[in-house]
Amino acid sequence: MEKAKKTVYSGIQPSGTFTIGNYLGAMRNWVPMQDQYDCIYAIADLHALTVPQVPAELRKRTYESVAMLLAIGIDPQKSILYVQSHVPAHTELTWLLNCNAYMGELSRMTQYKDKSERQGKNIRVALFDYPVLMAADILLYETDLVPVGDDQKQHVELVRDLAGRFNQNYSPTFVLPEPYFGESGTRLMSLQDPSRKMSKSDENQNAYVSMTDQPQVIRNKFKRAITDSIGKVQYDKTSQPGIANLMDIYSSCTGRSYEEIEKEFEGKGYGDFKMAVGEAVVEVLEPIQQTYNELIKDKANLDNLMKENAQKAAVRAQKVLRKVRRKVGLVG
Ligand code: ATP
Ligand code: LTN
Repeated sequence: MEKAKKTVYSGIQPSGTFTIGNYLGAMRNWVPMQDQYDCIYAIADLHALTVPQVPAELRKRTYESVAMLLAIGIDPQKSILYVQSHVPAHTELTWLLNCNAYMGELSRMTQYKDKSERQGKNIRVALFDYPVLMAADILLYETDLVPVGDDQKQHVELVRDLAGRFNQNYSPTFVLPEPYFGESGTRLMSLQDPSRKMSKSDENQNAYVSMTDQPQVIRNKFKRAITDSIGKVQYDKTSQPGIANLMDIYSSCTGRSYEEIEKEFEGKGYGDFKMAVGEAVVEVLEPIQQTYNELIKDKANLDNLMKENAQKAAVRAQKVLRKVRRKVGLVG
């Protein structure tokens, strides 16, 4: 049967406080999609555990993540917003998919290569398996579209490979998902090193702007952002990566094109430009922060919401899981 609405699924790890990279690159796209699609959004706490976490911090950030998604406009009346580990079907399907996933394809993932370097000699098995858990997330809900930032493209491709292989080896079971980057699908880079992506788990706090940073902190971080010695505001990713990144941020916040921005800052110094970028970010974040500050105070409300939404998600996930169990030959 054709679905009335396409299913959208995405997740975000509670591995730090969300940054404007997460927001402008991915989460912001999730909001308007709610009016058009059947949307399911997850706090991927099991993914966060693939790198060492302080338990109390992880717990706290899980609440903060739910509150922040509500604050940006995810509406539980329209969408399912739940915590990944509350639905055990995810880990179960991960195992079943592992039985059809290859070491070779997983070792080619660039995120694995980057993150495993940071784990030294004792690389976690879970870090290697991260994309298979992501495949389970997506495939459990018969997902059509996966709105993510462009750094996740390779993972979504792998999900398609795993699903296609399963369908081939058994019989058509999984829907093949498409990645969706939206208009603001740009990858925002670190403010301190424009060759690295802005990441919420960066040790250097000046490298990113958190969604909860105070206005003065935001202004200061932009003041300190790395630029170059060319001295002209123009979009050139190769020779002026720092400025190009600031232009991406400014463009995302104001809706202005690169040409408009170049014109606006013609003959002006980087100081003026950085100040304007800081103000534009403050303007976008202030109303979100006000809502967030109210929501985070009411833990009981967040608990209720997590519980109700996990139940809704579990019903849908079970349906697909049951089918998979049967196909691979498990009894019952
Ligand atoms: P970590 O640093 O802990 O790996 P992260 O900041 O990369 O985390 P994720 O939870 O892995 O964040 O990703 C959440 C979403 O944000 C994904 O869709 C991802 O593509 C997007 N995203 C993350 N960083 C950026 C960025 N710098 N620019 C654009 N999108 C991003
Ligand atoms: N690995 C993802 C987070 C994530 C995800 C998902 C995204 C976990 N499960 C399912 C899309 C669909 C990331 O963005 N780093």
